[in-house]
Amino acid sequence: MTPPPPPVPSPDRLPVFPSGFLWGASASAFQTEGAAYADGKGPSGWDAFAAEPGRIKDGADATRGTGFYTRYREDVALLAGLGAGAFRFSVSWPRVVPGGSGPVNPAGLGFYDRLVDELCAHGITPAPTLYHWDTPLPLEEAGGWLDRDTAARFAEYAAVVAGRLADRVPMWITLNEPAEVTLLGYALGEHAPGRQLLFDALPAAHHQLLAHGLAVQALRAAGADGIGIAVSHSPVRAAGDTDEDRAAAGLYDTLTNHLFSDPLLTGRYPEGFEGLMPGPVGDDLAVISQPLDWYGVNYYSPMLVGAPAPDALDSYAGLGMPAGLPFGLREIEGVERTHFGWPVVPDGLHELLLTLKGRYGDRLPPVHITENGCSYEGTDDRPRIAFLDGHLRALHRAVADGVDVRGYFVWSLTDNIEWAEGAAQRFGLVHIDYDTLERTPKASYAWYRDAVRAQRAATARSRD
Ligand code: IFM
Repeated sequence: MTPPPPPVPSPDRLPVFPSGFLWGASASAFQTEGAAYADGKGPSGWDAFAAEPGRIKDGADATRGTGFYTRYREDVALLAGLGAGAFRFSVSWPRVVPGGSGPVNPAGLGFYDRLVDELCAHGITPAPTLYHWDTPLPLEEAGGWLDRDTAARFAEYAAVVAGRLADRVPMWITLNEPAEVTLLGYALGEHAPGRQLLFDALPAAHHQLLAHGLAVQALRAAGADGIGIAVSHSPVRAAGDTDEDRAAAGLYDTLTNHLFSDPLLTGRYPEGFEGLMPGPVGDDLAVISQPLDWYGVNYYSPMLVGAPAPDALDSYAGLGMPAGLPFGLREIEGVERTHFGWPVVPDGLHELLLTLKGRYGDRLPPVHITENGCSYEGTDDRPRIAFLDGHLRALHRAVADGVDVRGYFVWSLTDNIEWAEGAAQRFGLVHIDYDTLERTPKASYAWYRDAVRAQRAATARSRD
């Protein structure tokens, strides 16, 4: 007999988060906007990459996205129905500055102006990310993040966007997940620009961090406030109790976690890395480590890492792991998995937040969870609800244990184009029919809405 389905956790049974906690949802331009060549938008490195046969697994048409560019009002209405306090979207750099430098595209800037107005009209805080992976193609062709000049061009673009939106935008995100861009885009080649440079990809990390620092300066100069960055973090566990496994896991941890958070929060690279970075690194680090108003954490799952071995995964959730790496990823056994195959480990969120707090102490600014979510297919949305419930409970434990967390942005508002995975991985609270672009809220949409409602009611009661 098949066991009965697990009960749906009640949205009003969540522990109560601090008053003023921001409940949000996230999305990005390339994954949703479509309109890839409309109204003067320039091509991005991702547009060019996606157009190459075989780069997007299911051949999904990334030029259409979810049609957000024309349907944004519908999505803002969905956010309002959710009771979202904030929406994290991204601004497409090539929509605003089609050539990557030079003339600004008024129609592109006008789109974000209207989107911000629409959000404000519904009482939803706009939280734009300035770079969610769509580098203007001319800059990508000139070397992309391997070229120091890209950082300076990014700061100019940041100033343009802030000049137009800073009067209504109280929360800014410079970059999304520089680790993934470095690893997937420049080291392994699974993502645009498809480079396979392995450790020679490190300059891409440094130049993104420099771009972040220069953009913080440009944003502040343009009157923007509430500036943060979204960095991916995963607890890394050693696959075995040997020196080799521990060393491999330590290296992986450094490369994917601290290579980014250390320079941002301490002004230093992890030991041994400063000498591998290009340029006047000492001066750059002073720019990179300017004070932030908050720090964004994207969390999906922990990683189990050991010394390279025949049983190491040669592919992890679609990510090809080439031979010759000094570590090997292993399967985490005995836990639920999402449709993507990612292990579901809510405690990992608690663990990583306490690790960040322990490592950086008072240097860690208030935290927002800028992404957390899961991909499931089909009409049964209970696994997504269980995922959200488990992760919010783990997050609440981290708050109770002293981590200053101010907000949570579920990834994602709607299903969207999951980069090289195409349309097959559905992360949304809202289902997208990719033929008609019709939006249909899932059960998790109603659950999150009710959870937000219950949280607001509980904090209002505690104020009375
Ligand atoms: O869809 C992505 C997002 O663009 C960046 N963070 C991880 C998500 C899920 O893979």
